[in-house]
Order: sequence, then C-alpha cells, then structure tokens
Amino acid sequence: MKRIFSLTIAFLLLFTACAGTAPEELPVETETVIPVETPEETTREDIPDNLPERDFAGKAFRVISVADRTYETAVEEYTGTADNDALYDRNLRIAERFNCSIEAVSHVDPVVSAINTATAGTNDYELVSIVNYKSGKVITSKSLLNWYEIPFVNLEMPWYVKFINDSATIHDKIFTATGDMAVTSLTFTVGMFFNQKVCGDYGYTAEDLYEMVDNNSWTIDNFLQIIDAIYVDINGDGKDDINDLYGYGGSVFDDIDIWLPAFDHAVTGRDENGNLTLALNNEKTVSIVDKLVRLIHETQGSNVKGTWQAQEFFAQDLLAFAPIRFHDCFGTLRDMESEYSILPVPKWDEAQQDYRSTLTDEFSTYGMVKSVPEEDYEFVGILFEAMNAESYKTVFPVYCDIALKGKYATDLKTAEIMDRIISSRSFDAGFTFGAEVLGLVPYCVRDLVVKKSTDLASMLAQKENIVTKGLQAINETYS
Ligand SMILES: [Ca+2]
Repeated sequence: MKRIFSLTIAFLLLFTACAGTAPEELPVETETVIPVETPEETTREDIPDNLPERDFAGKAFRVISVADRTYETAVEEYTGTADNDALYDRNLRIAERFNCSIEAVSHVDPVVSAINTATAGTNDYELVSIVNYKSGKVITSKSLLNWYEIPFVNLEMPWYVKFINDSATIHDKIFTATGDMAVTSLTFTVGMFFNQKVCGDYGYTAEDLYEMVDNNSWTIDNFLQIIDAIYVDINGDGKDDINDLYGYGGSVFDDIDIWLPAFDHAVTGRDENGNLTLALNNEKTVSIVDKLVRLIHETQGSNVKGTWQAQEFFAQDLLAFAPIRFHDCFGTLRDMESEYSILPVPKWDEAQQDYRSTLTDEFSTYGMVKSVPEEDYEFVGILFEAMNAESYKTVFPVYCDIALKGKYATDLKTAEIMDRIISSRSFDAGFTFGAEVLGLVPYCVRDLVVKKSTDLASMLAQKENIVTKGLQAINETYS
C-alpha cells in the first residue's frame, strides 16, 4: 500500500506541477518571437487531410477532460501568446470549415464518467480525453469503440503519434489513440538537459557533448563517469546535502522509468498469437537495475534527495544534467539565466543501435465512448482527424520552433538534437496498463532501484497472479 500511496502522491504532485503552467500562463510573447523558417513547416501544411466537405449545421464537438487539459481541446480567447493563439486559430478554422463548434468539457474524473456514460447509454460527449496511465480500466471495461471502425480516422497520417498508437494496438484493435491534438504528447517528452555553465566549468562544452552523441559514446557508463566527478559542497557543511552542486539530479519516480526505454528494454511484448506478454523478466532487466542502483545510490555526483526539485536545482546551476520534460521549458526553465541545451538520454552501450527517448505516461490519449450514436461516427471521425491534422500543421510548429527553439535554444544543433529526440521516442503498453490492470509491474525497476535490490524474481513472483489476470483481461478485451 505504501508503494501505491507514494505513486499516487507522485502523480498528484505531477498534476499540481502541470496545473501551474496552463497555457494562459505560458506567455510566449508574440513580439519577442524570432520567426523561424523551416522547410518542414511548409511540408506539414502541404499534406492534405483528405476530409470531405461537410456542413454540420452548428453541431457541437464535445471533448471531456480534466480541467488542466481543456486547453488541448479549446482555449477561450486570444491572449497574445503564440501557443494559446495557435490553438484558438486552429479551432476557428475547423469550426468555420465544417460549420460546427468545438467545446471543452471539464470533469474531475473523465474515466469514471466514460464508464458510467457507456453503461447508461447516454450521448453526453463525442470524445473522452484520458491521462494515459489511467486508461487501463476504461479499456478493459469495454466502454470504448475501436478507432479502426470510425470513418475518416487514418492513424497512419503523420498527425498521429505512431509509436504510441502502435503500442496501444493489440489484435488490430485500438481503443485509445493519440495525436498532435494532445499537446502533452509533445511537451511530456523527456530529454537529458544539460546546464552549459556547470558543464563548462567542468570542461565539457556543448560541442563536446554533441560529439559524444554523434560518435556513439553517449552511454550510461560514460555518463556515470562524467557525473561522478561533478560535486561541490556548496554550503560548506561537510555533508552532501540537498543544496550542493551535483552532476545529476532527478526523482526516484518517473525519472527512473525513462531508463528502460533509453536502454531499449521493453516492458511488454507480443507472443506468436499477438497477445500482450510481460517482457520485464530477463538478465538485462537485472543488469539495468544494477546500473541504476549505481546511478542513484553509489555515485557521488548524483542527487536524488530533492525528488521534485530537480528542475529548480538545474535552473539554479546546482545540477549539470537532469532528465527534464519539454514542458518545463515553459515553466521552471523559462527565466533560467544560464544557457541550457538538450541531449538524448544515454544509451545502454555502443552496441545499441539508436538513442531512445520516451515521454512520461501522463500524456492525453483519446477514446470514443460506446454510447456515441452510430449516425455520429462520421462527425466524430472527421473532427478528430481535423483536430489532429490542424494541430500538426499549425500548433506543433509553434510549440516546437518558436517556444523551444526560437526563444530558448541557442543554436541550430540544439534544434537538430531535439528533432532527433522526438523522432526516436518509444513508448510501451506496459505503462498504459501498469497502474490499473498490471499491478504496477512496469514500476518494479524503480522500486528495486530505490530499495537497492536486484531481486527482480521475488518481486515478479509477488505480482504473478495480478499480472496474469491483467494480461488475460487485456487480451480478452482486444480479442
Ligand atoms: Ca553540503
């Protein structure tokens, strides 16, 4: 229970952090924006969405979500900030094109609402926005429709996040899908940020670090060696306490989860029949736990004491490296004085083919409740496709190119690395179902690391029944 409790607190804290940076508080002022011309942006605009002409006679496209995610569906007005106004303009264009309205409906628990709505058979909204790690129960309760049955939704188009939707597809069915309509699918991506001042003081320029990435030597072992040498007893009290300067800082929750994908290690796989299976039970898993115990507990330059303060320490020049979400570029890092830049999360070893980044499992994903009337499938399909396509064309470039690159990043190499991080992301269905259906099994690694234990076998044995039942429920839902 303690573990569940601490996880719950962790998630609550994350949401508290998110709530403080709603889009109206993300002032990317238009006059400070340096226009960035990218060939990619032109290309994006040029890709047709292949949607038909329709007049929906003022019909409302209603999307239910938690309060701090309503901005992904609709913002209320122009505020003069580029990101907000891009979202506002997106909806104006779509509403005019199809003669409809787009309405964000706030609810304290959209998952419970979706299950109840499906049971009651009422027509309350067109789309439910679900925080990804909370989607296990609503999926296995069979409350949602299969997106492949909805006309005009083409999940192969670039405005959907293919690597996430592939992870959510089992037996050719997908009940929750995400795309660029979910701003959080971009902003919850994690990079290994580095503080250029602190790294520079220790002899590592940005160019040195980029070169390590390029020449395939940005590995966990080299990373441990670098951060181990970065420590200063700043407050001179003779103790390595929370306010000293360290090479690395992060939480002992989500920030441990990022290393599994970074080391190209899956939580779940598929068997020969296409069923979801557990893949977190081999020798490499144990080796990874062992390596992370070294990172968290046995490295002088590692600070995990201020679990939810790594971004603040980073911004105060008290950390050289920290795993940070792009989201924090709009918040804690916004007024940071020292320059920073981004790297992929280090890989396992030089033999690993690619750097792999991930995103924290709280991004928004979307479902259609089964009680949506069949005659509305076309309306919902067209609007979902249009919302994702328009976001891809006009919202993501604003968030990426203006908010992150134009104002915050200092060089083209940073932009290149960021694109590389985005295109190399992976995501595992284990984290979609882990919290609600699979007995928190994806979090075994972080739990073992915190306990300084490599006894994965015992931990998995304790969870065997719940994982077996959970996998059965998932596979039966998708069969
Ligand atoms: Ca100290």
